[in-house]
Amino acid sequence: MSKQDFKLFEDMMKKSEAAIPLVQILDEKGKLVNKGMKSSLTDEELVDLMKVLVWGRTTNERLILAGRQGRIGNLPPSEGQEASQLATLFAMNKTDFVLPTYRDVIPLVHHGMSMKNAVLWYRGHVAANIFPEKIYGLPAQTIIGSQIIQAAGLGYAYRRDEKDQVAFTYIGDGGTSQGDFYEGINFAGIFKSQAVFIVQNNKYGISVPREMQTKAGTLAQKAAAAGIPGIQVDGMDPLALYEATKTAREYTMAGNGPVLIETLTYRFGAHTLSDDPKRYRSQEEVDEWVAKDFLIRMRTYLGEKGLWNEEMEQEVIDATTKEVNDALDLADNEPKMKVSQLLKNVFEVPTPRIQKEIEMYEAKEEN
Ligand SMILES: Cc1ncc(C[n+]2csc(CCOP(=O)(O)OP(=O)(O)O)c2C)c(N)n1
Repeated sequence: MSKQDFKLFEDMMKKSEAAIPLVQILDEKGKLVNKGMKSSLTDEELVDLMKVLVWGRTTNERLILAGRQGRIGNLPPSEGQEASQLATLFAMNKTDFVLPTYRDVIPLVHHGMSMKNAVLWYRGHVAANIFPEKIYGLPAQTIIGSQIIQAAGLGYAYRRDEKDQVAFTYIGDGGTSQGDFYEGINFAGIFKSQAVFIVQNNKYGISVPREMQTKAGTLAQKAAAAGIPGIQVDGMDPLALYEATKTAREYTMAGNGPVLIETLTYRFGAHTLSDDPKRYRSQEEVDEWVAKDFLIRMRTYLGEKGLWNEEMEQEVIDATTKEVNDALDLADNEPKMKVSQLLKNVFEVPTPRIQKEIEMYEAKEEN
């Protein structure tokens, strides 16, 4: 084999990574750069989006505090990722179907689940997964990657039945190494599922850096193998996240099949409250990302337009703090979960073995 052959391979690799567009509208200084797309949001929508983002951040902060007080079981916080979660969701309709991961419980609340159910979910309570209200979404998925398969199937059904609905799902960078991810996007590509896949690249799968688990230069380029568009978006830029997702929604609704969006974001805090991120990443790296915080650039941009000020932000913070505190109290009043309840939720009709276990636990449980 000659070096000439190597060059062919190397050129191919460079081209596949270089072909991925990066969308950015608002830069770190709060200035419009309009790289790839332009913002279509009205002043009123900009304010609404900012309120949602501040709500998301405050919810995270209040829940982390509750976790430290022992009022939450296990919390995978999403501080830093709220724009990636909520500015994308902001581009969806209320009747679009959201398939979240364990890190995306806050967006699920934005989409209609009660804050009380969110608290119950973090406590591992079965009642969290019973939606009394009409919510277009599934309970948060802990099995990495399986929601991609579900979104592919649901998106296929939406297109087949000519629904004005889109299956909208999130996955982490680590999740894109899972077989379900590849199978799901492949199916979605060939069956033109009405779906949008948001890959939240927060740089780590627990403690494993993204570079250590996939040789792919970008995660967006994985879409090419499924024959679907894949783009990267600045995950700290709410305007770019909104615009890219809105365009992806329109693209898939026009019958073109799904879109994959890789958001370049960062988890400011721990993987869960039982994780110590200092063991696998430097403070310099964290500081670098905290300086990119979308709230800083949005405050500047909206402030200069005369649309946002400290009082407005404080109002959202106060209302959200009350919302989370009330939810914690409501969750405290929920009857304690029984093992039999959990077992009854495994299958609609329990297997003989599970039925036996249900009876065994029911005989022991107090009513
Ligand atoms: C099928 C499966 N394998 C392993 C795990 C254990 N696990 C929990 S979180 C996690 C890391 C996932 O990282 P990523 O997809 O990047 O999402 P993030 O936590 O950063 O949001 C793993 C491997 C799991 N929940 N499911």
